[in-house]
This record gives sequence, structure tokens and C-alpha cells, in this order.
Amino acid sequence: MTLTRDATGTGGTAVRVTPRDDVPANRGGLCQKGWTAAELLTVPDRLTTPLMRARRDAPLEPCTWDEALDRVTAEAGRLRALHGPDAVAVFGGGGLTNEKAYQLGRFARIALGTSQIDYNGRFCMSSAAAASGRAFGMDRGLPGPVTDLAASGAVLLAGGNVAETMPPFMRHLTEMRDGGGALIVVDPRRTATARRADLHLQPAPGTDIALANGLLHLVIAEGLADEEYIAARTTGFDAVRTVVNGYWPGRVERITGVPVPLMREAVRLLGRASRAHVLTARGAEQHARGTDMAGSFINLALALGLPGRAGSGYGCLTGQGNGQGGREHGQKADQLPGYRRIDDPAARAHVAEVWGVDPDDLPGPGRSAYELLSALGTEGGPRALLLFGSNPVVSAPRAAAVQDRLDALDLLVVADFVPSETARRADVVLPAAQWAEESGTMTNLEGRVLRRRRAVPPPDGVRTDLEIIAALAGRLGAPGKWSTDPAEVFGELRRASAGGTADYSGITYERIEAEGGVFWPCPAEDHPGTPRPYLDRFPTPDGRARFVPAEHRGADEDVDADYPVYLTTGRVLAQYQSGAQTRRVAALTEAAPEPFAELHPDLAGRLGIEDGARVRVASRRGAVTVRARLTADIRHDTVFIPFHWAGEGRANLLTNPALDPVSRMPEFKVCAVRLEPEVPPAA
Ligand SMILES: Nc1nc2c(c(=O)[nH]1)N[C@H]1C(S)=C(S)[C@@H](COP(=O)(O)OP(=O)(O)OC[C@H]3O[C@@H](n4cnc5c(=O)[nH]c(N)nc54)[C@H](O)[C@@H]3O)O[C@H]1N2
Ligand SMILES: Nc1nc2c(c(=O)[nH]1)N[C@H]1C(S)=C(S)[C@@H](COP(=O)(O)OP(=O)(O)OC[C@H]3O[C@@H](n4cnc5c(=O)[nH]c(N)nc54)[C@H](O)[C@@H]3O)O[C@H]1N2
Ligand SMILES: [Mo]
Repeated sequence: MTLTRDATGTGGTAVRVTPRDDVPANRGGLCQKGWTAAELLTVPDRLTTPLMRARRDAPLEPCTWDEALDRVTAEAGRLRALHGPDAVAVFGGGGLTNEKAYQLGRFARIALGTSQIDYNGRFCMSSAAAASGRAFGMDRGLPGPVTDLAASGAVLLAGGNVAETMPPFMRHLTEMRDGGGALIVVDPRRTATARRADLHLQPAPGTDIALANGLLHLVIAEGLADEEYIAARTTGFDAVRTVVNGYWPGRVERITGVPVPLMREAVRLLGRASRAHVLTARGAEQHARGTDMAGSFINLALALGLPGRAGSGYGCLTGQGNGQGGREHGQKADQLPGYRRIDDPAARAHVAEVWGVDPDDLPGPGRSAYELLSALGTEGGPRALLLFGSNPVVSAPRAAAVQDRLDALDLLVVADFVPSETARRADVVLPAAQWAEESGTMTNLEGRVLRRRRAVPPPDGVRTDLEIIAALAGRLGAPGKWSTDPAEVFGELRRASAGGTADYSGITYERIEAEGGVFWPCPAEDHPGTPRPYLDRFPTPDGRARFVPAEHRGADEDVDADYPVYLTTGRVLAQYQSGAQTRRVAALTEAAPEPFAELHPDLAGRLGIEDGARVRVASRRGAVTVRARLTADIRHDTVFIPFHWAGEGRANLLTNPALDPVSRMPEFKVCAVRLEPEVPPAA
């Protein structure tokens, strides 16, 4: 998303969003959401006063900030005294600036003393992050500046529809193709992105491990593996070679549905390019085996000798506005700032010193996002939740069950700028400032830290997240200083990150300004930053990248006689995430007014479903009713529903919360469903 970075304000409410040519990641391009994002500043139901309900069944009513904050801290204090510090939980978001993400993690650990904090990035890039950490010793989206892509000879993009989800990014791929490079897209749907590719592989959802293993099998068979690189820069190849030996082309075609000649073509394009990239996005990550799935594409990249070679490599495409920075500063359940592990004694000692607390007083690791949400209000689970920057009633898997857990809480507090579906269920709603009304830093998909300046003052009655956190921390008697100034918070973040994997200690606001952004790790003010971190060595103990073998298994929930069709979910151009923001913008709701089920005419014909008719889609967890959209661009065995809407078309009523064992990512991208035409109500 680019809307946060490109706002240049003209004052008052007449904010215009203008593209900037000096931010290379964007090339001055903006997606449709960006052009109209300014409207969000003036949506009619913008929250401008705190709201509170007296009892669970009473309506939300306006109140003062003091009343709202007193209620939160009194109730949190009571629950803590009764049930211990883990009774209060925190949930953050990848849309928060680095400063806010950092402060939220610190607030949870030392103001509330709770281990129970996680964030929506767990639903986003956690599988690729885990796989990258495992293979490279570090997780940073792209291996180098995004402009490297334009000079690439071949890019394989697995599970990303960037033409709709990152339109400005698409330009780098277009430039690459104009320069003679080849784009290979792996997606069960012939998306807008796949249509612009030289080669489209269309596997069944959930079969990417088999496909990546099959491609690697062919790389080896055709003598395209870079044996010299493998020997010099990696470990573990033999185990992977043994596993992929079992993925001969005919077998992989049977599992994935991808014809053998297309696999051979993909391998030739990749293997013959002097520079190449393997990229994954959510389609090849949001699976109960998402870490192994991203990992099997990393294996492919390693066998081709790409990571650590300038202008080549593996990358994971970032999602939210601060998807990269949001996962570095400690809002993850197992993490401290600087991408440190919370169970590492040295990391605890360092961060505790910066925070002025005893390391023994820092809580340990907490529950991952879905596990946290499903523990709310249960025996031994948290009794209160403070939520900043997510709308899980729409975006969490198995959303009806999550909604029940939220309703079972003693206290739900939501800071937001609009009354999202989740905010409307809260006991206390805190009106927050939004992207154009505050400053801070974000870290983009290249690992480049960028500044975002305030364009307009927030409306009266609204506070920034830093102000909200500071007010709560003050009332809770938390140790240390709770600054509301992003620059000051960034100064502390730098110290907390020093020596960690994501080392920001040499990055200053002034440098970001002067240099157009600084790439982490940057351990000193005279250090140039690190645009290409793997050129000489990988940050693993032995300096080598690690191959990790993975066998294909089917989806956690495979199709059967009762639920014979695969469901996959994702995005459309004109809506963003849970839709809390974009469903309020007229131009966007006009472009994408309602949820739909995309299905193949052959499947529709068998089921008696007509184009535009309403269809009921049911899984073992729930049912939705949406309009059918027939298209030959999707596989015969798969239906696609975007997840941006609430109400009877809420895709997450259907999804399977089976979790990846390493990343704890839910299986958003595949489950089993049944479709039928909606039965007209009896007259
Ligand atoms: N317009 C818009 N842009 C956005 C967002 C938005 O909500 N709206 N959200 C932002 C965020 S947070 C994110 S994370 C990114 C996400 O960006 P993307 O990853 O590009 O988005 P998705 O639509 O979730 O998934 C991409 C593709 O994965 C395919 N897919 C489904 N199942 C499988 C599978 O098993 N294997 C493979 N290989 N592919 C599969 C889907 O058909 C889909 O086309 O977009 C960001 N940009
Ligand atoms: N079925 C299915 N479900 C999915 C996915 C999928 O592909 N399929 N994708 C998953 C992914 S990748 C993601 S990232 C999640 C995203 O889903 P969510 O976590 O729900 O993200 P948003 O819809 O962006 O919700 C952010 C909320 O916080 C508010 N907000 C935004 N910025 C700020 C801020 O700075 N401060 C405060 N206080 N509030 C703010 C917004 O108004 C909005 O109400 O959805 C996940 N859910
Ligand atoms: Mo995301």
C-alpha cells in the first residue's frame, strides 16, 4: 500500500494525494485506493469522540477522554488483580508506524506486564518471514532495491496478484518484460497479473510445495543447478535433492494440474537468465504449511544460485502500509525490538536496560494471533483486549467464532478512526488520528526506512495512538517515559534495536530525509545502510544459507463428497483489507460494491448456477450468500471469494483456522466448500 507514504497535504480538509516521482519503490504511481484515500479523512462517520457502553447490552454513547481512559485502566487493573497480568491482551497491526508498533509492544510488556500481545501481521507475512529466517538467518522482504527487478531476466511470482494489490510495483515487472525478461506467475486464477505474464502456471490451491519441488527436480535434471554456489554458500542441499527426486514431472502434474511442458518452460526461463528472482506473496504463504511452502520456493532460488547475488534473489512481497517495519519492533508474541527473540536472555537484558526494568520482570512469549483471539474470555484466557489497527470480526479466520470470543470478554477496547465492525462491539472506543494526521516512519518492502510527515492536523477530539498509549501508561503508573513525540520514540527504538537483527541504531530522521530512506541493518550513523544484505555472507551462524526439505501434503481440509470444491480467498483492486476504510469511500464502493464468488462456467453449469445469480457457499464452519461471477479464468475445481466485506458475504465465515506449526499462519487460502443456488424464500 502506498497511500500512507504519498500524502502531501495542502492544509485544512482539502488534502490531495499526489504521486511523488522521487520514491523509487513507487515510480510515482499510485493505486486507485491511494487516489481516493483523502476522502477517508472526511468520511461522515469518522470517530471524533470516545464512546463507551455502560453494560454489555447497552448502546455505545459519547463520553469524555478521561471517562474512557479511566474506565479502561480501572477495569484492566481489576482484571489484573483478579487473574494476573495475562488477563489483559493487546492486538496490533501492520499498518501502525514503526514508532507506534514499538511503543505498543513496550506498553504491553512493561505497562501491562502481559505476554499476551500479537498482531494482524501474523495473518499476513509470517510464513515468508519464518521461512526467510530459517533459510537466510534474517527476514527482510526483498533482497535488494525494488528497481533491481527491472533488470532481472526472469521473475517467478507465486501467489501474488500485484496488478491489483500493488499496482505501482507492477511497473517494475513491466519494465523487466520490456527489457526482454520473462514473468512467470503461479496462481489458481488467471488474474490481471497472470494475463500480463509470459507464462502462467495454474495449480490447485494448496499444492505449491509439490510444484516448487517439481520445478527443482527439473532444475537438477536439466543441469541448471548452480553446483558451485551450492557448495560455497549453502548447507543441506543433499536432503533436498533426495526429497525432490520423488517429484518427477508426471507426478507433479497429477498433484497440481500444471502441464509438464509449462513446468519445463518455467525452469528454462529461470535457469537461463543471468539474473532472476523468485517471489512469493500471500497465495503461496497463507497455508497451514505456509512456512514450508515459502521455504520450497526459497530452495528453488538457492539451487539456482540467486540469493546473495546482486540483482537476483528471493523476496516476499509486503502487504500492509508498514508490513515490514510492523514485524520488527516487538508487537509479535515472541519478539522484542530489533527483531530479537523474547526468549533470548541476551536480548531480554539489552531491551530491559533500555526500558529501565529488570529483565526478570519482562514477560515471556505469548499466544499467536489466532490462538490469542480464540482464547479470549475462556478459562485461563485473557478477559480484556486492547486493539489498535485491525478489524478481526471481518479479517480473522473462522470469524464467527472469533466474534463470539470478543463478545465473551469483560472489556474490549478499540482504537480506530472509523466505527469498524469490531469497534462496534467494543465497550470503549477511542477515536484515533489517521495516516495523514500524524508523522512517523515506515519500513517498505525493500527494508528501507522512510519518513511520513503529517499533512493535516487531526480533528478536534481525536488523539494519536502514541497519545493514547501514553495516557494509559501514565494512569497505570508504568515505569519510564511515555513520549507522544514520534521523533523521541524513534530515538528510543534505535537504542532498543542496537545490536539486533533489524538494527536501526544508525538511522536518524535527518538521514532518512537527506538520503531518501535508509536500508536496515544500519548499526552506526556513519554506516551506509544495507541495500543488499547477503552479498558476502548470510547472517546465519556459519554464514551459509540453509536448504530445508519439505514434502507435499494436501490442504488441511481437502475436498470430499460433502464439500467438493476448493475455496480460496483474497483481494480486489478497489477494496482494502477488512474494508473498514474503503467501504466508506463512494468511488471505491461503486467500483467494487459487494462480495462475489468467482467460479468456472463448467462448474456453475453442473450446479445450475447462473452468472449474476445469488449462490450459497457453505464450509464446515459457516455459510455465505454472494453473487456468482462466472469466468473461465479460474480452475474448474476452485471458487474465489474476496474477504473485504462484512454481513452475509463475509468470506471468513468459511475459512479454516488450521495453523502452520512454525509461523502460526491460518489456512486462509484453501478449504473445502459446497455451492448451491440460493433457494428463493417460500412465498
Ligand atoms: N487492492 C488491495 N491491495 C492490497 C490489499 C488489499 O486488501 N486490497 N492488501 C494489502 C495486503 S495487507 C497484502 S498482504 C497484499 C496481498 O497481496 P497478494 O498476495 O497479491 O493478494 P491476495 O489476493 O491475497 O492473493 C494473491 C493471489 O493468490 C492466489 N492464490 C490463492 N490460493 C493460492 C495457492 O494455493 N497457491 C498460489 N500460488 N496462489 C494462490 C489468489 O488467486 C490471488 O490471486 O496486498 C496489499 N495490497
Ligand atoms: N479470508 C482471508 N482473510 C484474510 C486475508 C486473506 O487473504 N483472506 N488476509 C489477511 C491479511 S494479509 C491481513 S494484513 C489482514 C488485514 O485485516 P485487518 O487486520 O482487519 O486490517 P484492516 O482492514 O486494515 O484493519 C485495520 C483497522 O484498523 C484501523 N486502522 C488503520 N490504521 C490505524 C492506525 O494507525 N491506528 C489505529 N488505531 N487504527 C488504525 C482501520 O480503520 C481498520 O478498522 O487480513 C487477513 N485476513
Ligand atoms: Mo496483509
